[in-house]
Amino acid sequence: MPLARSLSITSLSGLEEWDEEFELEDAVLFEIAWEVANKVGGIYTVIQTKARMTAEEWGENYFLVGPYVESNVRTQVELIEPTNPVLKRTIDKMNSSGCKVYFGRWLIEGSPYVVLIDVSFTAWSLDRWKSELWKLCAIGVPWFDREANDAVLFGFLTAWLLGEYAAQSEEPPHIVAHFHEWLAGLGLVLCRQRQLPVATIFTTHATLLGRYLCAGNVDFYNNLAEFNVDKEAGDRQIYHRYCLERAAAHCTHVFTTVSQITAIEAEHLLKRKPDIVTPNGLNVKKFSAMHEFQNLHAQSKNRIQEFVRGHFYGNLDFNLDKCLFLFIAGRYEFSNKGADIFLEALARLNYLLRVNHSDVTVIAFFIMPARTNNFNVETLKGQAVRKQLWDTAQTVKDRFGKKLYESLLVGQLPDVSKMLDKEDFTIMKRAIFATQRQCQPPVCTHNMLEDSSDPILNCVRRIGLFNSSADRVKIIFHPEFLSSTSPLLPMDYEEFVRGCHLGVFPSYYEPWGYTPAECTVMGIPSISTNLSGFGCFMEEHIADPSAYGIYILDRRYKDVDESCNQLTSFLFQFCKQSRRQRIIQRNRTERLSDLLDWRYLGRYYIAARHMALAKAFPDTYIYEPHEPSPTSGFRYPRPASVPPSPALSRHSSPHQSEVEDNEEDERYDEDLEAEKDRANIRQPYNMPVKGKAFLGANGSGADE
Ligand code: G6P
Ligand code: 1S3
Repeated sequence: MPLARSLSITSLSGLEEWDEEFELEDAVLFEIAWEVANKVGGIYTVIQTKARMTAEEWGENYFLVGPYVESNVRTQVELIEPTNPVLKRTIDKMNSSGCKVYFGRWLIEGSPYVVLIDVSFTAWSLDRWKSELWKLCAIGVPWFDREANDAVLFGFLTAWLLGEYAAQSEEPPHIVAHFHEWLAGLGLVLCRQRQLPVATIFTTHATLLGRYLCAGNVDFYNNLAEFNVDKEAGDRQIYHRYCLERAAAHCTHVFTTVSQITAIEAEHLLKRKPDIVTPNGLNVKKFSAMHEFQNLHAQSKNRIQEFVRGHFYGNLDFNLDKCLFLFIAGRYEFSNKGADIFLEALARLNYLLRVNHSDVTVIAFFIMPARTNNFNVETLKGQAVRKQLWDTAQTVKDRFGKKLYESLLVGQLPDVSKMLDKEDFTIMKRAIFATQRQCQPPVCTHNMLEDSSDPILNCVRRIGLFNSSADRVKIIFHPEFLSSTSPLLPMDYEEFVRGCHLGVFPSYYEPWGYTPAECTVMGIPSISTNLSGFGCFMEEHIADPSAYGIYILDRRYKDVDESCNQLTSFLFQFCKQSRRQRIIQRNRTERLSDLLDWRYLGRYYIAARHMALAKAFPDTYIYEPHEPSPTSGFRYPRPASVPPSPALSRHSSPHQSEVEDNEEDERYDEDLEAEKDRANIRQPYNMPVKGKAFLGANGSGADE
């Protein structure tokens, strides 16, 4: 009989330490999601960035389970023989019974093992499994819902995998299975129904109904408790999906979601309160030189400026050095992601900048994929014209250089008036003539398939921001995710974000929101909302978020027009900052990245797993949550350079100054400020001091 092992952790709001005798040795962890080695949305980011930390903790006993998609496997996975004998027997057994299951290493940080299941290979079982599902749970899945059909196949196959693993084990195993989102949820339901020896966790990253309701014209947060969930799901023809999601949430030992706000939503819409909130982290890269990220900003910004030179050729009547790059990016959900109020606020900002005779120009990028048939001619022409101007300048420069060289060779200073001849002027005039254009710089970089009904384009038409010379706010809609191989803007997303000045994510529905978190770890300020998991998390843990470049828009207690005014005011204030202030602010933003590191946030996942083990195997594991202590939370203080009392009336955001001060001095001041801040910050939940590992499951540092 296995020795009883005890485990104690503190409450959710104050994880402290694990008991030393806690051992995971014979337990195995399966993490199951449709987005394992298969990028669809944010869940991929969660799993991919968390893998290294989880692999460090579980070593050879950690397996990710996802769908087999050939194109993904070719580029991301190295197929190998299963290393674990029990798993090898399991996979062999399944493969000899009509399944196609692969094993490999996912080539990402941590190189976790992956078990990939080809669901289409077993599609012949779909009808049989659907009828079994109907008999077991009375959930009927219609034939036309392809995603739900995949969910049924994936669910039955993952339950088969876990059941077979248990059957093939010599000793009764301790399996933890963590299922993400409704698409993977059926496997969990079947594990419980078949009474498999599996400790189950279900994480929902957004509720189905929440997403659908918010996308419609519904006052969602004020009516959470009022919705007739069955009717609403039925009206939207997602009742079967909703049932799968709700069944998983209710059958699981431990139910988790990614933020407090989604926990409330889940309580009302799925009728179960999450046992623990597991916020999303990132794999934070720390540069050895403190200002390296600032240099990267300058490099990437230069590349965006090059693109802008081409895009606005013939209309480059604004100062690029006074140009601010704003962006919104993500899944194209026009109102859920807040593109609607961003556009409205840009129109208001345009008015404010014009009436205040500001010399700042704002270029707002919309990076949201829509259906297109490739780049449009005018946009491609812009880059070609820019390239031609560059080549012309090089030709004239070479001719100039040659004459200069020849003059020096004969010991004479050149006659500057003769350095450029008629031919040089002809070349240059021809090049300038080529930059004449009859139309305004395009708003959209691609040919849209649904141009006349596209919500962003229609809104631009309504507010009239057509990139005219008089406008201080210009718009570029790039309806495709960025890629370093693009002929137009050859940058990957990370490079692009680094080159921008501000990310704007005024979402109405955003369970977590990776986009502002990614900005933060790159030292780029962002705007999020108090309806997003990220915004609420930052509001909770930072005394003065805006001083750190984290602007949190109130979309909860204000109506749309008031929120829009607040957003306009954030944008206008940002435009008034000097370069020096922006540099200070970026330094502060980047200092928050520890807070978003999996090294710290990963412990909520650890807690969830231990809770599940203790519920499923009470004879072996004991879970002892500590009493919540009111002082166990933490807050980043105001930055040291901000006086603690408002009586001293210095605003917490960096102040605008008349002159652009010496940047190097400012960096030095900032280094001092950072030092003072570090001394002031109480380490959140034993947060790692840089270079030191946090306490792992056995009480020793996980990195040690
Ligand atoms: C970084 C670079 C500086 C550059 C500045 C531009 O801090 O290290 O050399 O001047 O970015 O900042 P801005 O906010 O104007 O893009
Ligand atoms: C969801 O993806 P989304 O963009 O559809 O899951 C993400 C990961 O948990 C989360 O960050 C996001 O808010 C959700 O909406």
